[in-house]
Amino acid sequence: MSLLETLKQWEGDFQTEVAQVQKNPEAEVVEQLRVRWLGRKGKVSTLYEQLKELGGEERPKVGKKINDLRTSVETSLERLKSISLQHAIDAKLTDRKLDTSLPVSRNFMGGSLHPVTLIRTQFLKEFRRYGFSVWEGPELEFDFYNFGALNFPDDHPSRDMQDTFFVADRQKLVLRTHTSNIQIHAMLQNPPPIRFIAPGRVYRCDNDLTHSPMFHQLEGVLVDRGVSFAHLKGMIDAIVKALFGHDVKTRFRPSFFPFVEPGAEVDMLCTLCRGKGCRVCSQTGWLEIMGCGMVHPNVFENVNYDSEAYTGFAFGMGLDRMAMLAFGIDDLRLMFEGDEQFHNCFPVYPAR
Ligand code: 2U9
Repeated sequence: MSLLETLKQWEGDFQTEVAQVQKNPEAEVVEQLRVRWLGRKGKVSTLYEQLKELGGEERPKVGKKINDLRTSVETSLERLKSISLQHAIDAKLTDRKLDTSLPVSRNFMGGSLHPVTLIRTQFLKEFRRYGFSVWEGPELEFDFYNFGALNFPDDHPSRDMQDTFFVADRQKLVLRTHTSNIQIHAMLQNPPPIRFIAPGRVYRCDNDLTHSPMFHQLEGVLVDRGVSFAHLKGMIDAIVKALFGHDVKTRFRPSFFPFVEPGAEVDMLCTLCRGKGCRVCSQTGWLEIMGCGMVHPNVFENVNYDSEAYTGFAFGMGLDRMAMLAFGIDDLRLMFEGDEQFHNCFPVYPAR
């Protein structure tokens, strides 16, 4: 059979197959038809293969006919796809289990949990496995608990008006800039060994697309005899793996915070691209998730702990950022605006 004859016969064959599919326009059947005709090894491809062997004047003429067949196959398949979609909708609507006369099923009685609440619950669950309890503390705080006891020098830049909300100068009252004040209260009330988590709202003079003047932190501290940086690394790595997946690696980079020595920042493998590099991780493959370190001996002295006998590790993270990474939220404003559609994406009860 010549190529022209084959072409003519296949045009007819395609129309027969289309008529057949129209009787049962299920998405899967339409897809099978597409693969058979337009797939890499489909009929249209074989026609182009045969065209290569054709010489002389015939080639452009036959080539045009094959192009015409391909266009008509594509058009018919598009039409079949929309018939198939309509067929699926009709099938759903005529399904006896669906009563379209019922009122819309919206839950007017209660809202959903905020993403920060969800991620905090997940973290607390993991830390409780390691024996951590949960402490809270005041948001309005004396300079001593927010700065002094935490080894911030008097001229430290974060005490600057630009960074801290000063409430009353004479009494040295500030809105806490981190939840570390909780640890100072707790350590002054409890001798070592101790281990607990400190979640809460914190305040900084910052307001732009990536910073909010109020945000949420979760910090933690563990003090005992013989505690080392290795304990900190092992626990943080295990918790990140438990929450984000066992293939998510962590890495620790040296950093500085007045209340720890040595200090470090923790990165985890980007949850979106798993290290390949993408927009979320600025092509680095890594996401910065928290800070940590060994509690500074000066902090121990300030809470009357014996820094010769005890060592401890501490860590801190921004929960808003963690929630954004965990739930793929790309705009900080969504976390604070209370948009109903946004919040309806989240469950009422956390997965415990
Ligand atoms: C005491 C001793 C040590 C808590 C720590 C960090 C490192 C840290 C930042 C992460 C992002 C704050 O939310 S953020 O801006 N935190 O990097 N926090 S160690 O260390 C303490 C706390 C209390 C008594």
